[in-house]
Amino acid sequence: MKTRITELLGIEYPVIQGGMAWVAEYHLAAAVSEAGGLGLIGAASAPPEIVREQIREAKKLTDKPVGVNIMLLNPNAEEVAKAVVEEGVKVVTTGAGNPGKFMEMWKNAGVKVIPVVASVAMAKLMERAGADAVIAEGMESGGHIGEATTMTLVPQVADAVNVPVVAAGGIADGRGFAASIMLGAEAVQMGTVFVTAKESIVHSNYKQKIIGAKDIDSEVTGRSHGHPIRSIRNKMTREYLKLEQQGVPFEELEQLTLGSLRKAVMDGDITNGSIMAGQIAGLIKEEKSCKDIIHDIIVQAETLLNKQW
Ligand code: TUI
Repeated sequence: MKTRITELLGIEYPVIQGGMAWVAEYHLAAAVSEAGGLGLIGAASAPPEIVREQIREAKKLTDKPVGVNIMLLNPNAEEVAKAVVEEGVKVVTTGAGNPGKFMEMWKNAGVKVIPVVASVAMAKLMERAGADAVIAEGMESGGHIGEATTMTLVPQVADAVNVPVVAAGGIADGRGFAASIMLGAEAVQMGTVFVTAKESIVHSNYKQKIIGAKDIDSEVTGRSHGHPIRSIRNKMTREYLKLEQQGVPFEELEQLTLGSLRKAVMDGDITNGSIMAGQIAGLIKEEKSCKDIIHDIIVQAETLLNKQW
């Protein structure tokens, strides 16, 4: 299955793993890359030394390319942006903002840059700034989201830019993959399904919440202050939404979610923690290896895409 994305990244299958905070550490990233996709280390809010260590550990597990996702709300983003160049990383994805100020440094170092965009305007801006591809991420995704859905965003971005487009948000099987190709994408990025992967170090309570989730079990908090985050409904989201409706200021709400993703991912606190996951959680029924996840998606998508109508 060859697309401009497999060529650009030197990977076998056009499948990219999301750069999820706390979840996307080196074991998962290396497993996805070994399985023929592009694994990513999610730098999230980590200091540069930790990101360097993660990159080095991933390299011990695989000779295949592993990328790094830079979360632009991170106050350390600039230092991390430099560290990835020094560590010889060849692919960077970005999220939750505009990576414009790092573009020149990355391009000069030969790093392929693939920003996540949530609008056509942002996609065009990124193309002009030198992005090698863009990830059009719909609001079906887990974590920090935009407003547009994957179904509407991907074809509009594909029409607006010449660089290849990666579809993200709401994809976890071959049907989602095939649909993305039909919408004009040349690869998919998936997060939620890789959270449940066998190689994912996420606490089993978190994985079981995803595996047990139904279609409408996620909730978006933080819309009122411009930081919408999708997570699986629990005590934390209920309290957050109640306080948000009462007009409680952002600083106070932030106290409720401080360290809450770590609590859920590492400690398995699925009551007070933040169980970030996408709307497609309801489709995921079992824990599988990264190899099986990717293989099953590709086989199903190939069957669908070859179907005679
Ligand atoms: O970044 C994500 N998803 C994330 S980051 C994250 S870590 C976090 N934890 C707690 C609070 C806040 C963040 C959890 N999930 N996805 C990529 C993404 N990027 N989705 C949407 C966007 C985006 C939105 C606006 C990208 C660019 C953009 O441009 C606005 C601008 O700056 O012009």
